[in-house]
Amino acid sequence: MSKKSSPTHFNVPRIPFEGPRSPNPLAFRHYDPAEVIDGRTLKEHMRFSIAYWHSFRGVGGDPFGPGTIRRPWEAGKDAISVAKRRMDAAFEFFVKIEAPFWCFHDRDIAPEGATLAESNRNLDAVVAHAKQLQKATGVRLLWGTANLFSNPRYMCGAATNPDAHVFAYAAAQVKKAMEVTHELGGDGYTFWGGREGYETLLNTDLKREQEHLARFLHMAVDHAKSIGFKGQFYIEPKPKEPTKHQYDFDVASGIAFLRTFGLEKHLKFNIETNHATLAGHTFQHEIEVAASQGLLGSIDANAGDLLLGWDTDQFNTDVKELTLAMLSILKAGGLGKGGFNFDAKLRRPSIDPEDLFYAHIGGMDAYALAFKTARRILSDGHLTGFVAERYASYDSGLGRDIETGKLGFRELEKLVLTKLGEPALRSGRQEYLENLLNRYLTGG
Ligand code: XUL
Ligand code: CO
Repeated sequence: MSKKSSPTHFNVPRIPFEGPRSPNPLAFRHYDPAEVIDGRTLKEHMRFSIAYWHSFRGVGGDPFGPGTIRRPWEAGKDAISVAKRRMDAAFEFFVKIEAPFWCFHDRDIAPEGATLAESNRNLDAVVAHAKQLQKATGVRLLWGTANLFSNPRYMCGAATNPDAHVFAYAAAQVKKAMEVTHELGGDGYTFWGGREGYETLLNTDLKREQEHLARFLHMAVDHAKSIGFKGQFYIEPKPKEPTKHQYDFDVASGIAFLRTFGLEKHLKFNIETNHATLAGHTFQHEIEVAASQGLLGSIDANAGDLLLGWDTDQFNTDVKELTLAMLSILKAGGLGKGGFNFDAKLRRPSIDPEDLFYAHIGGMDAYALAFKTARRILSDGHLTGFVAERYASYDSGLGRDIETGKLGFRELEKLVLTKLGEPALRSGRQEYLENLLNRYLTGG
């Protein structure tokens, strides 16, 4: 993609929008990046992002066998030139798939060296290349992050490691990852605590580990201030995998953690669909819990397989699930500096570069359709009107006095004994509402 090296890495043209009836498998049906809605293009509304680690470092390996995916651009005289060539291919893909953003871990884009100093030099070389590519294409960085889970030094955690030396190393690594995120104009920075949890309480001081994690995040907040980084910080809850128990289990436990340690003004949630379902919640539930506290930040867009108990990171084409999620996101006022980052990977036998296109076209179309359907549901107002009406008894009189703290147990007892008596029962109308939702989903 860069001026000098303009070989085409993908034998696929820029993906056109052709509308819902197009038979072309390499066209968008619902995501028209140029469509203007409420003064903004769909591209600006959706803020789609490509996850470098899955789409450009994933090779399809699993615990039973090595990778299956071999990319033609994985060639060069040394690790840095391979990294740059790979990045050229990635930016060609970002442009052709009409994604305005990308996300990376430090170690995805540049090889780790023998020392921290060497790793930092490698990172600087590749970040300089990324900066040129961003400038040439207009693609921007949604968020950066550090890989604090692959290297053996982090086998017992990074910020929650029992060894202060490892904590120090992780701090140094994150400092640099924040600085390169800032250098690339990132809109955010994500903390996913890959191994911030435990395997057994027999060897773990849980209280101390949580305090260390909070200390680490406060250091990050301080460093952001000192370098002038204004991007949004996110934590990304996940209940398990790789550790048996992760400290930021789900959004609710994440809120408790942030509030306990005075971090709630500095971080929001990056909610991942497959992490929600691993925690025994729906995607929409996690979004609603975060939004209820003003802490909804960004989305890692993927899906799990409900028949499996692990993080399969699949592309999500379930329009019903996404429409419900979109309803909650739009009601909350959108994602602000966040976006929809495809933290999703190809299945092991999907080995061709074209498969990357099919996967993202499916995910982007499903999200765009969900966005449009959710907007229709909200503007019709039947569903929101139903919910508002269901709680209307709290809008005045008795309910208002309960909400505003005017009444206590004594007064309420007196009211029931003397005036109110037995409440009348009302249907929750679940089946009626499910049918209503299906009407919207089928174009009605
Ligand atoms: C792992 C996961 C990560 C984070 C970034 O389950 O979701 O890729 O999104 O570290
Ligand atoms: Co993720």
